[in-house]
Amino acid sequence: MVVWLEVILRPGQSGQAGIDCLGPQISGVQGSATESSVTFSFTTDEPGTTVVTYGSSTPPATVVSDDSLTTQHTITVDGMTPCTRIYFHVGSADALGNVGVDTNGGNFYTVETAGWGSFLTETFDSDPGWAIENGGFPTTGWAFGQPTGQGQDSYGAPDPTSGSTGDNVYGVNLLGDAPASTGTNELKLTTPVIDLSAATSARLRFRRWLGVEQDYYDHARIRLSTDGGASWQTVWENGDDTIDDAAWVEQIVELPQAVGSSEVQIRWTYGSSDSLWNYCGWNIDDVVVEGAMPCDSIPLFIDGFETGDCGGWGSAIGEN
Ligand SMILES: [Ca+2]
Ligand SMILES: [Ca+2]
Ligand SMILES: [Ca+2]
Repeated sequence: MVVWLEVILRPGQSGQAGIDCLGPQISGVQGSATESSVTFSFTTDEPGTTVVTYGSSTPPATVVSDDSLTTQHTITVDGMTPCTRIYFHVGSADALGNVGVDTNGGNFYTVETAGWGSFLTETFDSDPGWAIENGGFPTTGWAFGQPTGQGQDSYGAPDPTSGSTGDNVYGVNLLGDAPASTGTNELKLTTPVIDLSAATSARLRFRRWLGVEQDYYDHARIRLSTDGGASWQTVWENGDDTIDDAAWVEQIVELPQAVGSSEVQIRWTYGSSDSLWNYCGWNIDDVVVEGAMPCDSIPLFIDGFETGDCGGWGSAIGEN
């Protein structure tokens, strides 16, 4: 009798009462993926739990679930390997415990994670010959080579004495502090054109040893061009706190604006600067432009990993 009472009093039920012994009807099953995550989604005709069983082989065996009752079901799983086919089926249980499942007729649903790789990798073990524009500061501007650990006035940490890896960096004045009184003259270091036409996400990742006074006085920026240098937008700049790196740090800059462009260039700038308080300026090393892309774009990779083994790339996913 208790069961009958519960059924009759269920909210939204009208007309003649009866026992609900059907599980939720499932429709709209979908899987969507990045290089490192898969989002499973489906809808049901009545509120139910969310159960997804997935795996890289059949039958899938890893279960993720959410006990809250809903008709719009979504679960995201992180930590996936790039270029991997994921098989899955879904299920849902209503408030009375009746279960609906959808295995795609026993064939399972599939979704494939994207590839992940590098579009540009420079270790600076040798000089890649990037473009330098130093305006009126040819001897104290950008140069390639081994920094010398000098800082010519009393403010901030000195330059490093080597790269983050290896001897060399691109740095602003390898013999000491960045120049004073550059006016509006920006000292520029610019990458060659990088092809991101296959990318579905993009970011710049590099090692930095930077000293620059707060932006009321001195300026350090990273700029992006997606038209081969015709126009530039700022994607990072120093703020109202002085930056005084005394060790190598990793900097990551997301570049969503660069996705799909075949004419990407990245530029590091120093200046304008005022006449006082000169810090060591930029030192950069181990520059990588990386992102997600379709797995069939593998031959485009230029980082020496063209083996087709996407798993070998790892996935240093993170935000900064
Ligand atoms: Ca290096
Ligand atoms: Ca200054
Ligand atoms: Ca310097």
